[in-house]
Amino acid sequence: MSVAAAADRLRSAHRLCVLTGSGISAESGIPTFRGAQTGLWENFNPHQLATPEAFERDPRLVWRWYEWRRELIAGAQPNAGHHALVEIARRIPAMMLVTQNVDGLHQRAGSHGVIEFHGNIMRDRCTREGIAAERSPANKEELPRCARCGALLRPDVVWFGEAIAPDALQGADAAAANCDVFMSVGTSSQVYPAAGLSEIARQRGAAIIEVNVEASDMSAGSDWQLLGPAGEVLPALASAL
Ligand code: BV8
Repeated sequence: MSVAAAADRLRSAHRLCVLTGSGISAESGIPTFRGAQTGLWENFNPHQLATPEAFERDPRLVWRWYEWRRELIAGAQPNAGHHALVEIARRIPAMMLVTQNVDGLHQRAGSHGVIEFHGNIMRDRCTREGIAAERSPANKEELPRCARCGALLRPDVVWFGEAIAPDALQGADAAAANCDVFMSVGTSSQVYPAAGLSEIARQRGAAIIEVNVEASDMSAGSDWQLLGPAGEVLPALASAL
């Protein structure tokens, strides 16, 4: 499918909903979820580590995995794909950006009003109070604890088996239900309920654009499938608008 044809449809969009997955951060050097974990983590499956059970069983191991990812993200920069979405938002009357990513790169690129469907890896959350929390002073070896109540802290992300935050779920559902164009970027569309958003949009007659380096579980339902790296396809779309 051609970028020009998709750009023609995008140009007449009134309300665009964009859903991004880890593929848009791949060109920033952050491994995708299904991509091989590197080094220390190559023998671990993210789907097993990103769970309340894993944290319950071995909080130290889970914290080591998240600290490794935090370092990777802190050293990463938004790429041309993130910046192109900022540009596209300037050229469409209304755009809602929903991301499955927890890396904060959209905000660092300048996107506003981002719905972080799965939370944000850089924030700590108190396991007792369930809200974002500061750390009490502790040395590196100890597990981080809440400065207010002393309970264990966890990363402020949604683990498998946990519910999406109600405001994020409602915001994303509304954006998908009310858009006339839905664009999915860099996701294998395997994780629900995020993967169900494109179906919500399609059932209400929205045009569906997919940007991915390969086919995904949602490709069959897409009107335009733009095969290529997000860092190349999105800038081409932005400049064709
Ligand atoms: C929940 C945060 C219920 C943590 C993540 C049906 C309905 C509802 C739930 C389920 C369901 N079926 C199964 C479930 C359970 C589960 C689920 O979906 N499991 C899957 C494995 C089948 N869902 C849940 O548990 C969700 N919760 O449903 O709760 C509930 C309700 C009430 C009360 C209690 C419970 C919560 C899921 C959230 C999990 N947390 N992240 C962390 O990051 O540590 S998900 C995590 O994996 C990521 O955030 C991301 O969302 C996901 C991976 O997906 P992708 O982003 O797509 O990444 P992937 O590697 O798979 O694909 C990358 C793609 O990019 C590829 O297609 C590739 O081709 C492409 N690509 C690569 N390079 C590029 C590129 N594209 C463009 N350019 C490139 N350069």
